[in-house]
Amino acid sequence: MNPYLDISPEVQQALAEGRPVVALESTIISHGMPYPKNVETALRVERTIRENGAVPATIAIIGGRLKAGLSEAEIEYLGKTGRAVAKVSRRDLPVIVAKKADGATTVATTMLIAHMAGISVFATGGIGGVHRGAETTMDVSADLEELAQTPVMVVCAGAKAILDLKLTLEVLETKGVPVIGFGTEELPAFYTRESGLKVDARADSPAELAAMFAAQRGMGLKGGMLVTNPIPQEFAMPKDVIDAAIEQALSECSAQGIHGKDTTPFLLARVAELTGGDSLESNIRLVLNNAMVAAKTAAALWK
Ligand code: PSU
Ligand code: MN
Repeated sequence: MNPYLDISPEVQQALAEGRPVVALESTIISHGMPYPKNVETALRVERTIRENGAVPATIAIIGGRLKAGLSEAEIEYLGKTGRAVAKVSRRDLPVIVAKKADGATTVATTMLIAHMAGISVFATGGIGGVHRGAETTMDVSADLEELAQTPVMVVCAGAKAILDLKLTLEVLETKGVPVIGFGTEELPAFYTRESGLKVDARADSPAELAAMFAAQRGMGLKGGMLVTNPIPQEFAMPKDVIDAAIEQALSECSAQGIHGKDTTPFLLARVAELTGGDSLESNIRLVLNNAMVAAKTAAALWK
């Protein structure tokens, strides 16, 4: 096993017995939602995974150790510390580990650590992607590069329209990442079920997702798979409300000269503030929905 990695006893036992495990990220806890809803949600997501037949492994870096499987106290700590915890993407890992610091893992780093631990299914809310205006800023999330090289299935609700969703799909296509719609042919846009853009293929059951992932592994193809699971209709936001908040957040972001790794957390926090509690509730519901699909797919994979 990787000498930098600690797998919790429960996760280790599940993996040894060949039982399904689902990885969860921690940037969504520290940078994606406000305290205390972030901690409540993280614990609720873990329960949902258990109720659907899998073992949760929340991933983070604590004292420079890569952790697969966190205690409730560690989740509480990350949630309470919030944006003061380092947001760790692939390029930040060597520094955080060498300094024995704490870090919240993005989709990219969570995939990387999940793979080190032998976990192949991961549930989250939204992934990073190509930012609007990337043709001049070159701001493209490392999540896309990780999907291109690390063999983990990521179940998400698409990506927020703070990004350029069309360009995000183009980059995923170039990098050979299958984008599968769960019960849909359309790419969901996180708070809303529609984007007007088509995914590569549709799957209607966890068994179908498992078969696609097994084929990717069986052929020895590198890279992961992106499953996009639309938010349940009853929790979706009105498109005009969310679009107005995104436009305002984007213009404040450029007016304040925010760039690099601060861009996404700034936009997430601003959109949440501008839309009030409604968008937070939608966010929580879609994560729970993704956890359910990921747990069922992990269970189907192990059959
Ligand atoms: N999008 C969301 N919620 C999130 C994130 C993105 O709707 O919490 C987080 C995830 O951890 C994702 C990261 O991996 O932001 C992407 O950051 P960047 O754009 O800097 O790569
Ligand atoms: Mn970026």
